[in-house]
Amino acid sequence: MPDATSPRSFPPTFFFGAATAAFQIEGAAHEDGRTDSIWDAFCRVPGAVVNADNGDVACDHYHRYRDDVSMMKDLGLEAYRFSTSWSRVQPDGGAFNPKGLDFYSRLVDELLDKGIAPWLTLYHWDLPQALQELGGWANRDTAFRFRDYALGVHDALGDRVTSWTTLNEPWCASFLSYIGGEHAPGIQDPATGLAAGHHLLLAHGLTVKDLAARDDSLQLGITLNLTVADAVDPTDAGDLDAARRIDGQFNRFFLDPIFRGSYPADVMQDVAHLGFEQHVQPGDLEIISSPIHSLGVNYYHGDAVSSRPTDAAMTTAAPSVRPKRSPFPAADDVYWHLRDLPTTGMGWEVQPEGLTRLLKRVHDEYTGPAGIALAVTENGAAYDDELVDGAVHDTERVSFLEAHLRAILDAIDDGVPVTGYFYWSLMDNFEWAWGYDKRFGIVRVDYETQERTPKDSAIAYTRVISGRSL
Ligand code: IFM
Repeated sequence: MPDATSPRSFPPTFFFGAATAAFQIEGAAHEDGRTDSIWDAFCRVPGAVVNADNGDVACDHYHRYRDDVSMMKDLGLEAYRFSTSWSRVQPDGGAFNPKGLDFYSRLVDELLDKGIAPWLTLYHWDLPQALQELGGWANRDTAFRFRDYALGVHDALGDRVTSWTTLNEPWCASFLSYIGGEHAPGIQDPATGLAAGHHLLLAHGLTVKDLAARDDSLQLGITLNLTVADAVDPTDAGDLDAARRIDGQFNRFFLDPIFRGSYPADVMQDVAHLGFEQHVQPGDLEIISSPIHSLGVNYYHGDAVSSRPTDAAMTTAAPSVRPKRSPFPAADDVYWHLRDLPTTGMGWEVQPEGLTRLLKRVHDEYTGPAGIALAVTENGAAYDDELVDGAVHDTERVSFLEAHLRAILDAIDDGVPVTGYFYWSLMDNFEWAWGYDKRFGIVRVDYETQERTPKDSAIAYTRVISGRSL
């Protein structure tokens, strides 16, 4: 083992990147044929998004993508994770829009020209509003529409893009959006959310199956927001059961069907009264478990859960995308406690060793037996950055970044094949229900002028990338 001060190297094939998503950075919401997504509509609901912010302009990346790619090159990034907007590619979920596809084609060309590997995500939450009006992800047909959309994007970009991710964080796109109601489309109904979860998984499986049949050189995968649910008191049966239920809804509800072709029995029992099984048709699980090549793991924070509220619990933390009470019906009496750890501007615990444990566990139980590798597709922190004399001295983010990169090295040392890392996010952007209030970027965005300023964390990341060690 190296001592704590000696530099540690990353494997030669490990890649360093940064991630964004279409709705969060593109803007140009009404240009070149794009129509509303569920997020455009949700932003118009009074009180849904802080300051009534919206994605109309965002980081204006649609017009500034060339400069943004040059900036990535200057930072030394080797890979860039972005998403395509379904509403731009198929306005209203209908005919394909050549102008929309052309934007992504130009972006991919620009990336390749600068030697940056494109890592494409097909769905990062911006369902066409017209499809929501037909039921959205609660409607089984949306899964088949998604597969058609994916094949159309592949027709346009498949000759140049190798890494394809079907969905980003289906937990958020189903449970947080259709049960918790905190994300678009803002529905609060447990049975609807469970149906949405299954149909998202079905969409993933249908797409993987058809893309693999078309082209065996593609690297196909999905990105999940996974968690390490620790019982506050590991000797307390109630706390252990709270941890089981959170692990069930965040992790196993998605991992088990993808890697084992079945839903976890305990979760099914927890939600039996909601009629979930009626949505799972014969053959669905076989489709959902179609082989993939890589699993994307998004990790932001630790989770200490209990069946009992406490005065030191989340009540003292900033409201967060991780709600005090879970939107999942089987976790109605789960409470998050804050441990003695630093927190980010989201009120999230900074717990890098949780990432090591998570990667190890996922490898041991799911991806290792399937013979596939892992990539950390998102990890990052929001802080209340200040611009001082043209610089942002975001020392907390530098520590966060370095600590999580070390945690990945620990997992690699432990035998987990982690292929790369994407920091979230390349630049400050639209943080969903938080609007522009939360800054996750290693590059600051001035939303008045659209000026980009690399923060100290960007400089630190560039140093790590060029030395391939830290
Ligand atoms: O900004 C989001 C991203 O869109 C999905 N994963 C979590 C990030 C931070 O909340």
